[in-house]
Amino acid sequence: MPKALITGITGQDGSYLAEFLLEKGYEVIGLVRRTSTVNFERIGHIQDRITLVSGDLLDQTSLTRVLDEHRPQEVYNLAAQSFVQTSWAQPVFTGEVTALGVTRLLDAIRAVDPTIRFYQASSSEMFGKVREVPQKETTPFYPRSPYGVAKVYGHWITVNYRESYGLHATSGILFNHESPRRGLEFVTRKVTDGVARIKLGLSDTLALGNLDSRRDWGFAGDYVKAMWLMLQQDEPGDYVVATGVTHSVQDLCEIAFSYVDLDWHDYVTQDPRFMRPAEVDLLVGDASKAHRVLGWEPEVTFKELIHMMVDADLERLRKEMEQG
Ligand code: NDP
Ligand code: GDR
Repeated sequence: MPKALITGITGQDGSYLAEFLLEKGYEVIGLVRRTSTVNFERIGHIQDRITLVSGDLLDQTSLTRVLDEHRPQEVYNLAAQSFVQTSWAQPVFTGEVTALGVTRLLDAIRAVDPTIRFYQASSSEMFGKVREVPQKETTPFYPRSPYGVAKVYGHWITVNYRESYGLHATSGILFNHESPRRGLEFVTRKVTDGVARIKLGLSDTLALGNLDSRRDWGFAGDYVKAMWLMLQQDEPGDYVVATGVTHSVQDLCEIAFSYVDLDWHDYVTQDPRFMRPAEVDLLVGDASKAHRVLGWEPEVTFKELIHMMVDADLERLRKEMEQG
């Protein structure tokens, strides 16, 4: 039975990847950091089928120990301080986890077992103020936030450990991907949760930031398949994963509100608190390499994704209302 370690298993992608690997017959080990209240909502349904181990990307010793004790063949590094806005409030912490955390894990792999295959969760935020449209593996980086800068470091240290030590270290440059399990602070989920609240009479406005920025949004369930496919290749590499279609935040509002027969103009307000000191205006990816080499294709369209998220938020809130 193949064994995989997932860092960030309590997050959106970690939970989908764990489900996917279990279906493939993997033994799944998940790294979790200690918190004063348990935050296993996304993995509660599979908790008895996975092994959770204590560790932190800030703590090198914990990483070496976990690898040594569990000896996985594949490591998926999904852990990060992943919210762009917070990276301005906590730039040093973001660098410690999202940038240096990658080196800690790679170095633990090098020391314990250099045959381990490694996946790094790189990001389209590395393209930032884009140098070409659409963005592909060779597009130069121009990050626009402490988070984006930290991810550029994580990307290059992955490439460097591949070239320096011959590790099977791969960087998946994933564009935005969402789901009903997306954190409530990210714009898609904020909108679908807001729409559901308004529809159910729990709220009457939704305050957002920049409505003009454009993103290439896909479904997280599709994107974790690409992560796994990357580690099944004989050679490590870099891969852009994206839908190739871009939408504005305004389009997102239009699709989400009209799905429940509401007009977004009546509810959405703009609040400077949600504007960013430097914005990423337009992201759209060219995933031809992933299509060609991995045979990967996204299956869920943007509209289907947003409808799925609105439905899930309506159902969750209705249940909460019934329970009082
Ligand atoms: P989430 O924010 O949902 O999950 C982040 C995970 O990292 C959580 O499990 C969190 O644990 C964990 N974590 C945070 N800090 C540490 C630490 N110091 N040590 C150990 N674990 C830690 O992110 P997503 O699932 O959306 O994203 C997964 C990865 O992919 C991230 O690296 C993100 O930056 C990257 N990415 C995401 C994209 C997206 O659109 N979703 C696109 C491109 C890249 P806890 O629950 O305890 O907070
Ligand atoms: P992003 O996602 O920064 O692309 O990072 P987010 O959903 O936070 O923002 C997308 C765009 O929407 C605009 N926006 C708002 N954003 C939030 N969060 N809240 C608002 O009220 C709001 N109003 C407008 C933002 O300005 C931005 O332009 C995500 C994260 O998952 C990263 O970890 C990942 O690397 C990238 O996607 C790819």
